[in-house]
Amino acid sequence: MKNFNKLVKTIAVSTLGLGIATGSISQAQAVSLVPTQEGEIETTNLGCLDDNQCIDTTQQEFGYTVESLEYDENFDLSRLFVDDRTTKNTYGIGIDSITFGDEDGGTNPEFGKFWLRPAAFQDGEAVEGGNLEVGRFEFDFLGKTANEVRLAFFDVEDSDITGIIEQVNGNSTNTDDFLLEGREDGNIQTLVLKDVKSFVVQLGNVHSSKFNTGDGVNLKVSVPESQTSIGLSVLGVAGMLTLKRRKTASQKLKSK
Ligand SMILES: [Ca+2]
Ligand SMILES: [Ca+2]
Ligand SMILES: [Ca+2]
Ligand SMILES: [Ca+2]
Repeated sequence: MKNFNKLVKTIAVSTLGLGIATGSISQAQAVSLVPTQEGEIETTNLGCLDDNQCIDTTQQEFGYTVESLEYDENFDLSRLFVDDRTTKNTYGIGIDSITFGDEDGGTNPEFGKFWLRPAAFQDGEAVEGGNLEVGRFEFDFLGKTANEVRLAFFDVEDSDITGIIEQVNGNSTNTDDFLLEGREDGNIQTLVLKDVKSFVVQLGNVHSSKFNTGDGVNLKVSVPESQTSIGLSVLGVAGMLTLKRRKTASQKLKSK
């Protein structure tokens, strides 16, 4: 019993120090799965154009893999990048090389934000030098089930093409509802999936009726913080705080 009291004391002291930090973390609520570093996502089937700018997403706190899937028989598999428009980037050399400037022909997110940016390929060449943001990808959480996945889509201008094609273990209702409608330039739309192990997402459209270059779309993926180890440690601390409060309450009762 003595040891238990000592333990409670220690926990009480350590929670005091964490109080401020946990307050600010719980306000964040969602944790982005987009790496905060520019580079190419190392897809399971294409690897990277440049080994020095290659991001292994299985090493992230909430690890996952990405596979590039066919979306049109006349196009090759797309590559996927993490891009912040503030900086210019070049990936690879020769005909399949890619250059991202700070101003795209039509898909321009806010400066300083990281987005997943697909790049379409055709006949072995990057379409528009990598500036046609179209692709289909399967995200797999490596056996984990995310109780919620929040997807943000940037710049969907053609209707009923971009969205979720399929999901595994999902409890979300009718997937017909998971194709987005076309809206104004620069719009951001979100979809929420429940209890997901993996999902397939279509980004953009090569056969756009609005633009002869196609409709480019970027993506952000996030999960609730409770799904990550940061979130779990916050939950643990919250549990201890409750324990301490209960104890204090019962002590007060006794002294009356
Ligand atoms: Ca950039
Ligand atoms: Ca646009
Ligand atoms: Ca573009
Ligand atoms: Ca677009």
